[in-house]
Amino acid sequence: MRTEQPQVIYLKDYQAPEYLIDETHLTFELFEDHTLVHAQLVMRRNPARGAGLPPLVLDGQQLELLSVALDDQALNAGDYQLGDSHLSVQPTAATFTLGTSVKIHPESNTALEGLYKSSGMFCTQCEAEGFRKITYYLDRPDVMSTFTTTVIAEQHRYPVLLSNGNPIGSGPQEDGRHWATWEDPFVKPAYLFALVAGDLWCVEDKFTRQSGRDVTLRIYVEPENIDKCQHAMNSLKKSMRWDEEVYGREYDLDIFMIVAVNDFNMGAMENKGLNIFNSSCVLARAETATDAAHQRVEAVVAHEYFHNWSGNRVTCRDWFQLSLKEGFTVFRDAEFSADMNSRTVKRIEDVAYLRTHQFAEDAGPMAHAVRPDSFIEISNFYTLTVYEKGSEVVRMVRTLLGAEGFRKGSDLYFERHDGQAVTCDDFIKAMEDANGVDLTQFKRWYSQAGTPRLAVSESYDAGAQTYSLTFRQSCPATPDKVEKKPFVIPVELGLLDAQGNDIGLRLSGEAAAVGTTRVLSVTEAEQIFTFVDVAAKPLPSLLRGFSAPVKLSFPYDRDQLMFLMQHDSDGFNRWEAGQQLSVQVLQELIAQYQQGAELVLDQRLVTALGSVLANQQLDQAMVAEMLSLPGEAYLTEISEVADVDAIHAAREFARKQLAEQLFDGLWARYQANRELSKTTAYVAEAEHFARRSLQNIALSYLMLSGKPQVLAATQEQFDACDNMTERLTALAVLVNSAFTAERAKALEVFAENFKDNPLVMDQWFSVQAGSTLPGGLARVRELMQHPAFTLKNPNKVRALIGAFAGQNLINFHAADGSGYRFLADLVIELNALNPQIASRQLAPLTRWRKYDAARQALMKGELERIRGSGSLSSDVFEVVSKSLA
Ligand code: B3K
Ligand code: ZN
Repeated sequence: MRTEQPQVIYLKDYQAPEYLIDETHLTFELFEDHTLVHAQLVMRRNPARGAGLPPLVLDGQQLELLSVALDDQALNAGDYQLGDSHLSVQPTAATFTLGTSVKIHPESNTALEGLYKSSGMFCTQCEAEGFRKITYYLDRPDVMSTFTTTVIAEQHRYPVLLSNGNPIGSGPQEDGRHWATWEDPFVKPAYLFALVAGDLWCVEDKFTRQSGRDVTLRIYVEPENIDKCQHAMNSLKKSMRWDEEVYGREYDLDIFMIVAVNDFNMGAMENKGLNIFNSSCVLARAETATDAAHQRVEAVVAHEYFHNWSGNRVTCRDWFQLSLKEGFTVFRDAEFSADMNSRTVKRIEDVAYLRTHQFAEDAGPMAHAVRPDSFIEISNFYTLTVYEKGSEVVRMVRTLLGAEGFRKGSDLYFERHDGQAVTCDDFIKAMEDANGVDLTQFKRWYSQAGTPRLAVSESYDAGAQTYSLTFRQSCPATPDKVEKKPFVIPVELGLLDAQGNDIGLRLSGEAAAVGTTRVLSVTEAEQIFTFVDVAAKPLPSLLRGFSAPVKLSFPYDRDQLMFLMQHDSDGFNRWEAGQQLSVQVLQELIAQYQQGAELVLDQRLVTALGSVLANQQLDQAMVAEMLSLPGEAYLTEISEVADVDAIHAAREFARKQLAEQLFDGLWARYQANRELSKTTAYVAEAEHFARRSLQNIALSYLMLSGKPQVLAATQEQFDACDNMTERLTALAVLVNSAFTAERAKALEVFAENFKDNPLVMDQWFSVQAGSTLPGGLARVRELMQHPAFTLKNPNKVRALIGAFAGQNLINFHAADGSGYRFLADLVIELNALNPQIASRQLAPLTRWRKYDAARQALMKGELERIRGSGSLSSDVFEVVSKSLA
């Protein structure tokens, strides 16, 4: 906790380090009430910073310094300077060894950064700046060193002792303690350091590399979870194969380990050779994890594994470059998931997520560029913009260069920068050099914040048989910048004839048509593209596959959208047409609600969704996606002023109407799929995910009818199913229904069955936190008293508080401000316990400008109350002060 005003750090102030660390030798002595850390750092003056020997300033926080030595000579207190966050020493030669010993307290570390304890085991989280809470160091990513780590702990409590790299020795001591030494030969920054000590079991497997050598694979978990590791292990092997095949990247060490811990601020961490995971991203089996959880495990295992190249072998020069590794790695894991499952469905899910959440971030007070110019607390910049928009930027590079050109660029990037700490510019430079192109203007995606708007209009000249599209791009002001320069926007498109077929695309000036779907580069503020040989006025299918993260507008009418839903050859755009149709219809209902008029649903939506439902040829996951109306959070994001009550009422009205009018179709598909679920053993594969997703969305619609046979079916599914996907859906459907007694009974049975499984209990909390029935806040308050709930566990906070404030909009935004007051109280409490989690939970309040005047005042009032609540962490301080600026 700090008292002084936190400092703003600027990218423009970057300077290379004064000193380098070639070798890092660490010894940890772990005890129940403290830990001793002894470091020997083999250092030298950085030749790039010239001659002279300026003071060596090491980072260190919350460390009790026991001793310092230079080249084995102990220093006296007068020989060094010690501050709250630094230790300064004056070297006397260009190369030297610095030794320090410090005492730290992992046992009372609730921030879960640095070395801490989770369920009795020791573990670490060092990214971004946690290593400075372990020992004095140059804790910045451009200082890369080899590491040798010895861990000493009580044998009985901590039989397993792990660190990065390869094991090189271990043995007992006479006092009931034992030791193990690990050596990591690959240079790495301190943020990739990891240590684990605990009573863990492991599942072991092996992977044979393309080059023929075997790697040992181990997943370590608490003994009771040993039966929940197979899916993660399969995912790991698939990831390793995929990275060899798609990027030509082989794993480097002889061993790769994953450890699952229960208390973790994020999903997982890519420490070299020793990934540490939130248990929610490792453990999965049919009875206890949903299909979504299985897919998340697969994606996160892949993401962290892929970091071994995009992040570890080639790392970031400074934290402003975070998207260099995160955007690229998200892109890599998204492509992997697309290859393992349904490509179109994966794209739909990602785009829906981006448009709902990243676009909102881009439009709010924390908006920043993919490569930010400044920050106060780097932990606040692990954002949707850096990750998801960063991934879209990499995707656009590939769209512009083509798959082959992109692979040439990534090969050059890895080869040129192996073992280095580099920048986003270096990444783009490799892409340019490998392809002989100039991406200077494209790089504005890294430096300009905000979501570009792309307005498209058409004109058809029947006489000349030409069809022109005019693109106008603009980008709203963001807190950092008002004026934006034009972006390079790749627009993939096609033109449909009256039968719905793609026509050949020949631009004016071209000799012949070039395919039926192609990518146009929009680079000017206003630009016209004219197609020739267009026999009749076509219907454009724009931004296929969501080829750029922009808000596109084209004046489609509802009949045209229905036509695209049926005929577009691009699966993504068929879904997109359905979304646009739904948005138009829902916005009309919202307006009716606001005018106090009777709500009347446009029957075209019923017709369109009815024909999707009846289409047995379509991938069932696509049917499920198309039946899902845009969420309340997305409707909020696209509103000028979000009317919480109108949005909720309109969407619920539409859902109920659809349920009633499409009842027979929904019921038929539900029953057919439930029958298959009964007779098929659970398989975690795309086709089965698809079947269950349609079954489950159908059930949630059907329950809106309130019919007794739906209640009976829900109860049958809840009682008799063999997997968590069906069981949790049945529970959620009951929880949101009017069947009070049945709901209570199901909740009780569920909690009784799963009380010993914290991850399943998280789901139980979430389902209730998300219930839009009146009285939401009171239920959440009551659940906070449940023995399975604790504010100290981030998963619990996210499951209950996060789900309530982020997903239960009608209850959270209660007009009396009770939801806001509740959240602010929690943020104040969490600020002292775990600043990173506190700051993340704040997000819903930062969006205060979206709402009506009364809610704005209430939300702002709570932000002000947090600001005045005393000693704020830099994490919470930054978000609150920027939100109020
Ligand atoms: N690189 C980590 C993020 C760590 C965040 C620390 N505040 C997880 C990931 O993106 O793979
Ligand atoms: Zn990552």
